[in-house]
Amino acid sequence: MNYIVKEESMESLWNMWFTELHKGRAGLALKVSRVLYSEFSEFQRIDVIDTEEFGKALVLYGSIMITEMDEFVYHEMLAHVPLFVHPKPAKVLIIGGGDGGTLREVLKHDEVETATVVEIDKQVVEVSKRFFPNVASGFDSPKAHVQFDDGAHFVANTDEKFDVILADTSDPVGPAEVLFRRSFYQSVYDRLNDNGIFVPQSESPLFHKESVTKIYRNLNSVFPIVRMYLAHVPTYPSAIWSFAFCSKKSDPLDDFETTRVPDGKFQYYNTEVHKACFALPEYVKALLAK
Ligand code: SPD
Repeated sequence: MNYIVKEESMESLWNMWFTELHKGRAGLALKVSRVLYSEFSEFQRIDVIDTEEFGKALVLYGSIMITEMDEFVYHEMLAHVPLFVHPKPAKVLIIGGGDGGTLREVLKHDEVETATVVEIDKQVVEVSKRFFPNVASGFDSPKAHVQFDDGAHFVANTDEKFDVILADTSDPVGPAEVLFRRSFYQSVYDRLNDNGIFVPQSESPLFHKESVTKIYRNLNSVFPIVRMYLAHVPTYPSAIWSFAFCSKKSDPLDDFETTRVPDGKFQYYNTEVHKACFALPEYVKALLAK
């Protein structure tokens, strides 16, 4: 994490800013009112900062994972797009997702019987429960099962099958790098039921062009159906974020029944957003064609 501390005026003597830089050349700056937590876990640096504009933010290895103000966009879009396409999403697996935001959204679906979270870093779950209780609200549900394990190791070794698998990962660096490899995607495919759906977060098509090309090349070599969709997440690099809808059979639009979506239940997701998020700008189409 980079802090820029500078004297600005007699009224406000010190201003502390959090900056997340992309390739050291462009980035996001948030004014920090307090640093609430700063520790190294077995896997990574974990910070919780209170920001003046976006509320509390969870920062892993210097990169924003969630802020109180905009986390709903990412978590709703990761969970509801596949869960409203799958005809009966009874068994859901979340790889990563230690803050609990995706679990919270998954548990809003009555058809879900079990939601298994496989998170490598126990400290992330503890920090989220302590500082983000509204995000981590699903961990005590009787439907939720949490395992602390490497997601790639888990999918390669379990015999369980799932209807929907979500990869709620950090970026393809450090412990999460393995979760973007073809071998992981193949294990996920093998753990899905016949009409299963897999959605991993797939980075920014504007800022992470190389990663995005690699991710979709890997996914296309495993899944017959792969469709990118987009959402606006203000605190992620470039603010435009992508997800990959991957399935064995289901089409994200042809198999979407609008009548299943309750009116006004969510803050970002609705039937119009579901249909529109698969419309891709020309520069993104060109990237995917590579
Ligand atoms: N650069 C930030 C990418 C973060 C994507 N995952 C966030 C996890 C939130 N549950």
